Amino acid sequence: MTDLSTTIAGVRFPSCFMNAAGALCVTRDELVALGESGAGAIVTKSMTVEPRQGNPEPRYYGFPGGSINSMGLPNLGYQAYAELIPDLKRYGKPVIASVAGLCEDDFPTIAAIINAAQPDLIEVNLSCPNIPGKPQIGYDPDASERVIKRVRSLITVPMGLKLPPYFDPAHHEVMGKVIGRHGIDFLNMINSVGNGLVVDPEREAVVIKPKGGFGGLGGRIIKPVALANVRAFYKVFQGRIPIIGTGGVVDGVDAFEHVLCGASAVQIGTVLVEEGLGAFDRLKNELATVLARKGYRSLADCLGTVKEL
Ligand code: IRO
Repeated sequence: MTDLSTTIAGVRFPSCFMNAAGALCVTRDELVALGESGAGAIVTKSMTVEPRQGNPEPRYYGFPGGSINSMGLPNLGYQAYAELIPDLKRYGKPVIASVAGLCEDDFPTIAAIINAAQPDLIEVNLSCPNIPGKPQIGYDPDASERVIKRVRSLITVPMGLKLPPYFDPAHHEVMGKVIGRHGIDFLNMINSVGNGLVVDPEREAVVIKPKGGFGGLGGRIIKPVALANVRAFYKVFQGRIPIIGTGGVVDGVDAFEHVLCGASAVQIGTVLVEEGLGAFDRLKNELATVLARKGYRSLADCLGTVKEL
């Protein structure tokens, strides 16, 4: 069968498909279930200093084109994840800890303790769109650089950044400069497309409660935005920083498109929430079928090779 394994920052993943932070990965039971599933890695929910219930419900809504969420960082708190990580490493697949924070000071506090628990990689989330009154760090290059600097020296495992979608090449360039200055080991893009609004015309109402219905968009509708960001950063770094592509992967062809644009691995959020853990085996079969039909034996054979006209 086609080889769907991949390597990111020297860490081998048995398959290129994993959950996106936030999707079925908050509790111990959910993380164990990811370990026992066909996922190629276990990614934790983005964690904060204190445990959080998150925003009021309803806070997630799926629709045919994708999803909108304003979860508000529900999580067990970093100390609980630090205790869970050694157990989670038993499943023969990498564990990625997603580190967030409600203010800049939280990031180094969490990074130091989580690093000591030795996950295989750490992803620093610069792009949560759903904290009322808090703009996304990733949209402020100076704030991004401050946070990166403060955690970089504390993290000894491969360290990556979860980036928001950017919509202008000038922003890819300026963030590329920030990222290039700090020895970042991998990138993951995109987080949800922040502050969309979905309306139910029958009820004449918004569909989620927090922030007047505004929330992060995911799923099928965001794929072109995700592909554009993967491609843009792949070109900015000429393939030298490995990229995890996230956004709009619903089937194996979507994953193939991410790889063509420059993604070494792929995360799934909306489709995982909607379909459950069986999505991993379906996606692996579908991607293997596409690659075999095209005569590719591994992801490396088509990584970043999308043709320009
Ligand atoms: O609301 C959330 O918890 C959330 C987070 I931290 C994020 O990074 N992205 C998202 O869509 N939701």
